[in-house]
Amino acid sequence: MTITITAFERSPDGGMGLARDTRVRWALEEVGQPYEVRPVSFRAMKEPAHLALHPFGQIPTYEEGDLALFETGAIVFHIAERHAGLLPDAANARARAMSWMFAALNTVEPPILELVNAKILEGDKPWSAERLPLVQDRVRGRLNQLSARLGNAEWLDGAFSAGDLIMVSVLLRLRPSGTLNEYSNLAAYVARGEARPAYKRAFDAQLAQNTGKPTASQ
Ligand code: GTB
Repeated sequence: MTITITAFERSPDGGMGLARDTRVRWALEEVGQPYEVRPVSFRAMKEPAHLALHPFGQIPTYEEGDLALFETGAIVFHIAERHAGLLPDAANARARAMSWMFAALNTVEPPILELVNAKILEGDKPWSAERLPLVQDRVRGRLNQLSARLGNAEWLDGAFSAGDLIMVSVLLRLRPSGTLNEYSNLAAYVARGEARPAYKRAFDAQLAQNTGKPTASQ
């Protein structure tokens, strides 16, 4: 059955991997599943046809036969459950990988998004300069904890898993701020994720879709 995902017709970052379809593309590449992309404009995202797929009018969505999913956590989990390569076989290790997926989405991503919003959406407000350091401290608080847990390990819990895929995707959002580089082990962890051939294919495909140019791996 063909898998179709939606992505920005024109991503605000020009297709440099920051939009959330990247993590879905990456998961599909890791498990070797081909997929098609239906680009959606900002206007189309809020129209009934797309809202039927995504109640909040966002990308990405995932369609496979009569199944339609939204929310990247649910989509990546679905891919990881159906295909080998993103979740360990042993029940306890599998449950721990899922803990990391939820931790990335519920514990690490919220302060990072708050920082992104504080800079992009609220940067011109008169109170922004006073608030920004507080938001930055909340991000550093989480990164301190994550960095301490990761230590010198390659991945969060044994072999690379969907937990790492989501965590690396979440941390990548911090790169433009420079904060990630304050944590050498986290910066190296993210670089290891980006170096995976499946990530590179996902990145290249998103970039090509946004620029109209084929890239090295295509
Ligand atoms: N919780 C949802 C999920 O994980 O699937 C969040 C989905 C979401 O935020 N989608 C965004 C969206 O559709 C795109 S990814 N926004 C349009 C809207 O809400 O109207 C967020 C994003 C957008 C752009 C960049 N960028 O260009 O740097 C990075 C990330």
